Amino acid sequence: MAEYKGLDGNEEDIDPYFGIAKLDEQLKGIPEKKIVLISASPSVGNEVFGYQIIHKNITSGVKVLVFLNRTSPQSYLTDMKDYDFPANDNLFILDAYSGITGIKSDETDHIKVINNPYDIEEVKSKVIGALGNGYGLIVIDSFSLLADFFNFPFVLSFIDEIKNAVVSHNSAAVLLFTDWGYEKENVDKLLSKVNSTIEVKGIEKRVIFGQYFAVLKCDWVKEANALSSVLFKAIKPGGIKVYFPKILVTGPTDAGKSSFIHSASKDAVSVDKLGGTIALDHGSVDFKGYRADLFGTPGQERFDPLLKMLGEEAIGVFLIVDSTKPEQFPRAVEMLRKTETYGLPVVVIANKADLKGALKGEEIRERLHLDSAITLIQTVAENLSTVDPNQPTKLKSEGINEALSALFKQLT
Ligand SMILES: Nc1nc2c(ncn2[C@@H]2O[C@H](COP(=O)(O)OP(=O)(O)OP(=O)(O)O)[C@@H](O)[C@H]2O)c(=O)[nH]1
Ligand SMILES: [Mg+2]
Repeated sequence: MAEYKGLDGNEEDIDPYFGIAKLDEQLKGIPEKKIVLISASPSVGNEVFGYQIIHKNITSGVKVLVFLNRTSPQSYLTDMKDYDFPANDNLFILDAYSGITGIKSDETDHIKVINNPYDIEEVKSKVIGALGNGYGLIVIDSFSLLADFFNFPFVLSFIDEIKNAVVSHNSAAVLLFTDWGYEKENVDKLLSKVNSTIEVKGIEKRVIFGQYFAVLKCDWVKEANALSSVLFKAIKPGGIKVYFPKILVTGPTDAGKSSFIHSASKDAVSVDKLGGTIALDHGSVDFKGYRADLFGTPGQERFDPLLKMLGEEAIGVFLIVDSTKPEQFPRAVEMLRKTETYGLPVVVIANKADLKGALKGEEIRERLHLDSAITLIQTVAENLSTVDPNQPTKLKSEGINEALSALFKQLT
């Protein structure tokens, strides 16, 4: 298995297992012979974790079997596709749903039907039998429904059998589980039988306004308990993204804040007048499995009354300066104070490094009195000849990507 490089490496290099940023970074994938439980609270779905894990594996040549009792194979595949995870020849489904509904499902090379999903022995023998057919991974969606169908003691003994099969065939298993309020003793037994548990929960305050996952246990990673919880968003299409709800982009007038936001995101909007921002910019960034919402401030002093509000709840900052205008540097620092983001993780962007008279990085550091721990990245316009003095311009992606990597790394 290739090493997971996360923000430092090329996403295509990742030898998949989870295919989910931060999870692969923390757990280095799912090794052979291991069982992972993805345990969700009822208010949040965990099915997208399944889709994404399946997709990462089937696209890298791993044969995957899905035991499916939650929905029909057709709607499962459609839902996967809506997240931009189309099936391929490596995906096989054991259909334990059609038999419940009585709706006839045609068997294909890739879909096998369990005629009587209420028959414990048939379910067991089909699943265990299938595991001998070279699957690198089996996904059970859903394990809690299996517990509802039969009873918890049954599914606990079923886990033992799955474990034996997975170990003897060098496979791995992912169980999708929603805790509908089962007896604690039973759930504890389940947790004790799996190698890793990943919790998926909502942050609830009357309404759910965020979702996070956290590694509750993992027996192949040292200090798994120290792993932090990770805010995420399930995006259609796109799947699970580690999510930063608010990153502030600030700096003096004309430094290139709007240019940065428009270059980093596909969907940026600005409230502008004559090319200058008068209220805010917003754009969402998708980068290496991460999603961040960027909020840009105006630079002109007459909008300073807005700054405090724009800085609220930001968790990190891009501070943008014009490399040719050291006289604005005190203003740059002042904007960190006025947005009340001084002290948050920050990456300084020395923009317009393409212009004559641009200061060198070291000089900018000195003049801004930057601590050596703070990252400074130089950015330039993609095409100097098309820069319009009344419009934000597109910045070269190298600098943008370096800046995103640097801040995201500090935030996780
Ligand atoms: N040559 C060059 N021009 C740039 C670069 N980045 C931005 N510009 C130009 O600089 C001007 C200001 O860019 P903006 O992105 O609007 O700056 P801003 O910080 O959002 O400005 P305010 O919102 O008014 O504070 C525009 O004319 C851009 O085209 C760069 O890297 N190189
Ligand atoms: Mg602007």
